[in-house]
Amino acid sequence: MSDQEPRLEMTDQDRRDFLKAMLGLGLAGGAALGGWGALEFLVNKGTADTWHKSTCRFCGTGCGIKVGMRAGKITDIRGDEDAHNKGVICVKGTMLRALPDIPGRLLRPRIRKGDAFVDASWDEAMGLVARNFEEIIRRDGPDAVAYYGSGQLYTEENYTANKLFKAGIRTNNVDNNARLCMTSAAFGYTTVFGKDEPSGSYEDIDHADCFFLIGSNTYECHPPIFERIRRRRDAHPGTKIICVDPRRTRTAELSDLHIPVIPGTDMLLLNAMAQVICEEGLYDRPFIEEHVRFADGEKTVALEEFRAFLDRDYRPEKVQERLGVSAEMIRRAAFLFARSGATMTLWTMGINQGTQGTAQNQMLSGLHLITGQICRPGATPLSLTGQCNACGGARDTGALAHALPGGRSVANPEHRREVEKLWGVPEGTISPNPGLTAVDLFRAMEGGKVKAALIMCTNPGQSLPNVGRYRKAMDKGFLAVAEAFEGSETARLADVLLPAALWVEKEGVYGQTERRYQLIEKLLEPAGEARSDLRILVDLADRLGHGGLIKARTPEAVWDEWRTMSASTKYNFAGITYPRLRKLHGLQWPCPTEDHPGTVRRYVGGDDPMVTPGKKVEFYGHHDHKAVVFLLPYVPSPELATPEYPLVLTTGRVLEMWHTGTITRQIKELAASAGPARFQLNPADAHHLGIREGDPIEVRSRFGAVKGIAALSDSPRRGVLFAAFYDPDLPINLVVADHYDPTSREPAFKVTAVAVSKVTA
Ligand SMILES: Nc1nc2c(c(=O)[nH]1)N[C@H]1C(S)=C(S)[C@@H](COP(=O)(O)OP(=O)(O)OC[C@H]3O[C@@H](n4cnc5c(=O)[nH]c(N)nc54)[C@H](O)[C@@H]3O)O[C@H]1N2
Ligand SMILES: Nc1nc2c(c(=O)[nH]1)N[C@H]1C(S)=C(S)[C@@H](COP(=O)(O)OP(=O)(O)OC[C@H]3O[C@@H](n4cnc5c(=O)[nH]c(N)nc54)[C@H](O)[C@@H]3O)O[C@H]1N2
Ligand code: SF4
Ligand SMILES: [Mo]
Repeated sequence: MSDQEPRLEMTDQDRRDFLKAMLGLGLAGGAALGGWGALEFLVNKGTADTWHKSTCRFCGTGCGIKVGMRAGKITDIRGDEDAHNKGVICVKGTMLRALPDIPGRLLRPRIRKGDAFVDASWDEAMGLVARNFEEIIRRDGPDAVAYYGSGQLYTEENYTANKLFKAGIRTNNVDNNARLCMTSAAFGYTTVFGKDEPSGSYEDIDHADCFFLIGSNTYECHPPIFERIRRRRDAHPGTKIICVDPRRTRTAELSDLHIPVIPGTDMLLLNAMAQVICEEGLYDRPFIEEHVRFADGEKTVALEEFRAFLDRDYRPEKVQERLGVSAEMIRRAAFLFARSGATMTLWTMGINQGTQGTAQNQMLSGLHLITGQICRPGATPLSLTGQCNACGGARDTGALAHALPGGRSVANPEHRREVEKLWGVPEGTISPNPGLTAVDLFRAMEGGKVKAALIMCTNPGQSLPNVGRYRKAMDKGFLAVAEAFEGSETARLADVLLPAALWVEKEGVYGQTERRYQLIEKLLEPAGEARSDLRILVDLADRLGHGGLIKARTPEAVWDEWRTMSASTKYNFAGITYPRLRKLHGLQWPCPTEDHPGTVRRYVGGDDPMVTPGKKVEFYGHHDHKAVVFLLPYVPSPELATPEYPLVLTTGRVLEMWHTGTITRQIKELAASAGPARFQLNPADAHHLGIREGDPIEVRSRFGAVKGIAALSDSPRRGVLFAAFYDPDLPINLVVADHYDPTSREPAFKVTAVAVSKVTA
């Protein structure tokens, strides 16, 4: 691929001024310029001799990009017009062009000596990791070690780690940062439809009349998706966007109806909407009769019982006060949702990261099922993925403590036997006990039960809730950390630091929101002595004597093993090969054969090859081919406001910064545009507390306290305080509660009761 494209030249200073100016206007992001393309054009520079098809390494939107190169270096990044994002990318994707040169890369292995690190050879570093693992396993058994990976690793990497730990070392202590992010969605889909991963696609955006955005700041976190939604509304007036968020985000400002719920109370809203839908006869009886089963826990119940359950406790008038929005607003949302030609729900962390994260996911699908707003163009519940490969790498490969590849579970003896056969290991190899999930894993380290962990491509020293507690826990155990950058909060706690190649310094497959697998080809040599995470895992396997199990040693060989294995599951993507992915802008599974074009709408006859021929819709994940609507009572969060902790802290992201900021804080344009993190506080609350713009304040919870600067803003509703978690100088996770959803075990990062006070000198 090679073509020279005309460009507008800009100096670095111009770009910074531009980004700053946008921030000053409150327009960070550039959508206000009429499209993300405009921003991309303005901030791009450089010329390229060759252009290479790739995928952005950041978020689960999974944007197709073109990487421009000259003289063996990346000089430019553009959105790919031929990919699903139609050329639109955000400022993080654009700035990927800086990635290979940004300062702070970890360039060679390091070993801790007292309080300092010394450089080491790969052989010394890996030898030390292997010796520690071996010794601990021999002395304390396999469950004394663990792997904690990431939805940003390639599919081949998480697949290999999962196999090495579950079938080689024989522990199910394999978890992922996706536990902090997507497991509520995964449990939601799995319990409702029998299989994880959504039925719909981004393409549905072009057909929907009503968008229900709940717990998602789409504008900042999935910008091209929000742009596509806006284009749909522009082209199709009458299309409504509803945004449910305790903050008036840019997403909320650009919506038609903003529902500012009190954090942690969404279950009340969803049940009340269902109550209105039933009472007003807005449900789809024929669809329900053919495709839906109602259940109260395990027990099947009738539609009438579901209605009685809702009538009893969830009339809008009865929930409005606890929810913090009027009954009238709830009714309006219910009518818009049920009566539109096609409703599409998009959600992310405001829903997943709650103590009712799974129930909220179940009920969102439930609203679509009772109204028949599903399996038609534009009508679908689509959970937006957070990380670039949380779907492909963490969920689909089953690299989670409770899971096995292809939608199987550790607790199911049949599933274990199937996987043992496929992996060619003796029956009984895989332990029947689910492993430790993220928070519990670090608690076990605290208690000394887990003594060593391999941490790859994630920064739990900053991203875990109640992180003060878990930093101490990490300090106790033996920690091998594979990292691309030095100086992360986790790297500081490591015993061995393994320099990792990242993104186009290696090759592999990402799987994003819409079941689309895309290949990232290698374009650069790794920085310094860095190695791919796959190579690190293969090396560890050899040193631990599991080389015979881990026979696939190149990304393509691992992928071929995994896709062949998928043929025996309903995920079947045996037809997605590297040669196809090199040519195409990804393929959506199911995709059973090499001539299959992929599946846009799952469970829909004529599109999804897993549906019995002749059926229009078939929820084949469950034995009775029905999807389940659960009766789900609202359970209040343990972190609602109290007299002692009268405000609720919620946390999240800003457009320019990626998570813990290890990468984006090093990119000067992005750092300048985002600035240091602040506490966002409603002026009314501030007034009440005697706090003014710029004042130093202390935020204290039952878990910890942090000092920072107050920024007054109308965005958070009264009673709500917001902080982003990208800035180690505002280590907000010291304050964030570590309660988790009992089913998904995903932490409730969005709800912590806090007290706020002005810091006086
Ligand atoms: N710019 C940027 N984009 C990203 C990322 C990033 O780091 N930076 N990370 C990626 C990842 S991994 C993820 S998981 C996604 C996250 O994407 P989002 O979930 O969209 O982002 P967040 O800011 O975590 O939270 C979204 C919104 O939830 C709201 N919220 C808080 N509590 C509640 C509640 O109780 N109910 C409701 N309804 N809403 C609530 C917050 O006010 C916030 O605006 O973003 C992905 N994209
Ligand atoms: N308060 C609060 N906390 C949260 C959340 C929230 O909403 N609020 N959200 C949670 C969610 S949804 C998520 S997804 C997590 C994210 O939390 P983390 O996964 O901890 O955050 P990242 O900054 O993405 O960490 C990835 C690390 O991997 C390194 N890295 C990059 N590429 C590679 C590579 O190829 N190989 C290796 N080995 N290393 C690499 C990066 O330098 C970085 O340090 O945060 C969670 N924490
Ligand atoms: S939206 Fe996500 S995938 Fe697309 S360019 Fe931005 S960060 Fe990358
Ligand atoms: Mo995430």
